Order: sequence, then C-alpha cells, then structure tokens
Amino acid sequence: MIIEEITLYHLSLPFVSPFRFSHGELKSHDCLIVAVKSDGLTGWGECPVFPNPCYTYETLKTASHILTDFLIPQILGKNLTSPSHCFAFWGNIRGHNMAKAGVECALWDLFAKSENLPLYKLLGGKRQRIPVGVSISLQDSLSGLLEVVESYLSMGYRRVKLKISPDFCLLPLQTIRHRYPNLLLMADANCTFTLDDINLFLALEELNLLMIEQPFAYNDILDHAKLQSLIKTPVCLDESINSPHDTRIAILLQAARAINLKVSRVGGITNALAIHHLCQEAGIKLWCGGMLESGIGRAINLHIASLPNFVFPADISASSRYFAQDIITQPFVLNSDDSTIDVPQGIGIGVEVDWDCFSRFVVSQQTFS
Ligand code: OSB
Ligand code: MG
Repeated sequence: MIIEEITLYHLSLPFVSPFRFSHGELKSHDCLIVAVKSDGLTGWGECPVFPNPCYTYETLKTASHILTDFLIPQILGKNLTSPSHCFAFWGNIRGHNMAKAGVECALWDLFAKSENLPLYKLLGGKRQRIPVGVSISLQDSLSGLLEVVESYLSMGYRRVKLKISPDFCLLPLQTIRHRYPNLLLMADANCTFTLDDINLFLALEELNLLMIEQPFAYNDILDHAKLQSLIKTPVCLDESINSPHDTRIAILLQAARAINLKVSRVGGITNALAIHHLCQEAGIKLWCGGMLESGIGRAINLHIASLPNFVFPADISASSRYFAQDIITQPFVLNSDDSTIDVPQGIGIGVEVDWDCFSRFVVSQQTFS
C-alpha cells in the first residue's frame, strides 16, 4: 500500500481522577494519535507517551520530533507490502519505541482494513473476551484505599493491581489482603526498590500475590533474576523489557515468571508478536499492560491480548475508569459478570473516532503528504 498521507494529532484527554504512581501525578492523558491514509482507508495508532521522561526516556516532545523529522518522512510515498515493512525504512533510527509504535500500529489497522479483517484475526488471536483488572493509584490513606478497591470490585473488576512505593507497600497490601482473602491481587513498584529491600519481599510472600511488577531499576534484569531466585512470588518485568532481545536475556537469566507486555513500550505489534512467541516457547506468562490509552490505543491492546499466551488479566479497564468522554463512538464497557472486555469485531481495530469529542480534545495537528 502506498502511504499517501499521515496526520499527527496531539490530544489532551482529562482523567476522571488523577493517576498517581511513583513517577508523579497525571491529570490528563496527553498523547499523540497517528492517522495513516492509503487507498481511501485510514489506519489509526496511538503513541501514549508522557510529558516527562519518567516511564521511558521518551516525552511528547521527543516523540513528536522523531515522528515529524524521521519516522513519517521516511515512509511517506513508499509502497509498503506489510505493516512490518516500515522497519526497513527506519533502520537508521535507534530506540524511540513509542514514537515508532504510533505509526506501526496505524499500519496494522490499515492493512487489516484492506484485508477486510478484524485486527485480532490477522494477528492469530482467538479469544473475543479479554479478562481484565484495574490498576489502582498510590493512595493517601488506608481507609481511602479500601473504598477505592471496594468501588472497583462492586463494578465487577476481579483483579486489582496496586501501585506501591517504599512508603506505601506492606501495610496497604496487608490491609487489602485481610479484607479480601481470595482477591487476585498484585503490586507494581515502578522501579522504586533495590535488592537491599529483600526482607520486604520475603514479608510479602505470605500475601499470596499474583506477582510483583518491576520492583527494581528500569534497565535492570540481573537483580530481578537474583530476586526471583530468592522468592516464590512471581516477578514480572515491565520497564525492563523493550525488545525481543531484552526478552531473550530475561528468559536466559530466569529474571521473571511473567511479563507485562505493552505494544507501545516495545515499538509496536511486530515486536510484541515476537516477544509473545519467545515467551510462549519459554513458558513465561504474559499479560497486556496499559498506558492509560484513549479508545484507539485501548482497542489495539484488546486485539493483541487475544493471543494465546496472554494468560493473566490485562490492565485494560473500561473507558469510564479513565475518561468522562472517550474519543470513540462506542466506549469500552466492562462485562461485570466475568470481568472481561470484548475485543471489537469490526474490521481493523474495530472502533470509530467520534469526531465531535475528538476535535474538542485536539491541542494541535499536522498533516504530511
Ligand atoms: O507501570 O503499568 C504501569 C500506567 C502508566 C504508566 C505505567 C503503568 C501504568 C499502569 C496503568 O499501571 C495501566 C492502565 O490502566 O492503563
Ligand atoms: Mg508497570
């Protein structure tokens, strides 16, 4: 398909409540949305990058610079024979996975639409309902925390992930576990601990956590391997896995029993598929992570999560958990009977942009043709 036109939108979508984790507090989802046109079709992608280089080194400004000055010009007017073909034109661009994922996911949507198929079918996905949970921010008080957990459980969510940090960890997790002995409960440290905290991780063993996500540095694999050898609770990697190569190292070192796979963090669907297959072969269980995406990124996450080695509930909650107003015509809802969200069944990513809402949240836009 000849890439005729690409539009880049900077969107700012207010959250229903601020998202707080160890990297700070976010009041809105600021992201870049990519629309790629070819042959009368439009493919959509999302680059869910933060304003600050806190989660990865990328920021809204770097992603917009890399997209505008390199990624987009290098594929514009080119005839791509598959979504992954873009990488042949990007060989001289190191890193910047989120910027790449924005365009690459739009190409997958475009190709799925040209084949008249829902994206998950093109990817080899089977499931049409994805088990999901909710990721809960750091809270100010234990009573407030229990109220938040209670409210999500009453909506039908059956898996809770709590953000933790050195001053919000053991007691909050004990409090939740005491109140809900059978809840699927896990913790995400976003890199705030070190091996010196080993006694804390040993104390967490009796809480029967589903896993502990990314306790150590964003670029560490070695210390995570050491930790996994010392505790029974599964260690899960998030920030540390940015490529199939990182995945091979983690597998070789037995650094984790689970991986939180985010399409945006690994540079798109091509790499996500490669990581999926590597983990499946190695017996490492996956689950689909989230970056507080809009309806576009959320749809892409649901499609990839339909692959067979995504075994734990995903960080893909209903649109209303994040936004009063999403940018798609049919916002995602939770099936409260089994804590799942449906994979969209239309062609491509299977969602339609609601232009009224969309244009209200556009901060700026630029078209390349
Ligand atoms: O570490 O998984 C994370 C959100 C933004 C950045 C990093 C993370 C998260 C979440 C929320 O945990 C996942 C979601 O609900 O989209
Ligand atoms: Mg995480």
